[in-house]
Amino acid sequence: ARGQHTSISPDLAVSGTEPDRNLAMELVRVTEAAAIAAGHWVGYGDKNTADGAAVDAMREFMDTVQMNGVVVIGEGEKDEAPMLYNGENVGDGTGPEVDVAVDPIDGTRLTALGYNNALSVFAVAERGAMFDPSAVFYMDKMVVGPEAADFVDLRLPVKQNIHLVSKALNKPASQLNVCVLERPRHEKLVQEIREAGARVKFIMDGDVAGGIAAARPGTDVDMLLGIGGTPEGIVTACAIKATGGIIQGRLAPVDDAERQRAIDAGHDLDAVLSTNDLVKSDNCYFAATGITDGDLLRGVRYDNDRVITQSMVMRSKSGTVRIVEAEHQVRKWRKWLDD
Ligand code: VTB
Ligand code: MG
Ligand code: MG
Repeated sequence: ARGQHTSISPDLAVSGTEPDRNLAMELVRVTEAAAIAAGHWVGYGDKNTADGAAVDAMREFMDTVQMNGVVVIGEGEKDEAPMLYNGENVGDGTGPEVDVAVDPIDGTRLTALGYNNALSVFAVAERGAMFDPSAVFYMDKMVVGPEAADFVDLRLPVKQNIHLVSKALNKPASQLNVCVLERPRHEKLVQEIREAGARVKFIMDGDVAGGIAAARPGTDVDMLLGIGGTPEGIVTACAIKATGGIIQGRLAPVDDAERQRAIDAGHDLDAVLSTNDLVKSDNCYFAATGITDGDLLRGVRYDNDRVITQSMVMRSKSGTVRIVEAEHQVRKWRKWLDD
């Protein structure tokens, strides 16, 4: 067992309140478990059962991680989906005090329907670092990679931001792919993107994967725009801390009641929230495992007696991004894979 005082090197001991570098590799076990559980339900048309399985697996594995975590981003309220509850204590209770953001499945519909880009994600940052998303379900978002990060501004017209990204990436607008959630609310946005000469790459769900793809090189997505879940915005920010790039967000209440609730909670609805506003800490950890195939990761695959997963793990402090391919023995996962 890896106890508090058993480490031979004091540097490696998990003590005090600083999340340790090893946490990153621990977290990937959690998203692997959730993805394997969710993977069992891919294509069966039942998103709540898939989500429930992923939540259960995540909860079980999370509690083996050496951390004293509180769920800040549980996700699921908006969709009345199975979820981890805000304020829920997670981890084994020892080790660093952290905020936890989870999305056992981002893209439950994608999972249920066998579409691309469903992910299981998990992020951790120092206690108190994460923005509280509970006042407003939706956020207007813009994500770009490191090259364009210093130029864009959510307050500018879409056309101008696209022009700025085009300049920063040194390619014509016609070579820019802008990822947008396919929703009626984005009709005008889509028109503006196309009028600026760029292309729209619609996603059905899963703007966490879309946002990370926009911030990562070599993905065919240059930018993400549009309104998606606020929790997903914070999860995306955790990933972006390590990949580089930026997210900018503005809370987007759907009606006057939500607007008032946000104002009462002390939010400035005109404020543009930066990556650092969404996650204050520079010591944050992010893990994601593919459920279905996607731009970032392969989905859960089966090969006789093995389940194969692909994940990404990152730590912002070092900026390391690791892609982890894992083979799991089906027999050890019976609980999640039977019936
Ligand atoms: C996005 C997407 C999610 O919610 O945040 C989206 O990433 C936004 O809300 O996968 P609507 O679906 O209501 O437009 C999800 O689709 C579901 O949480
Ligand atoms: Mg979800
Ligand atoms: Mg989600």
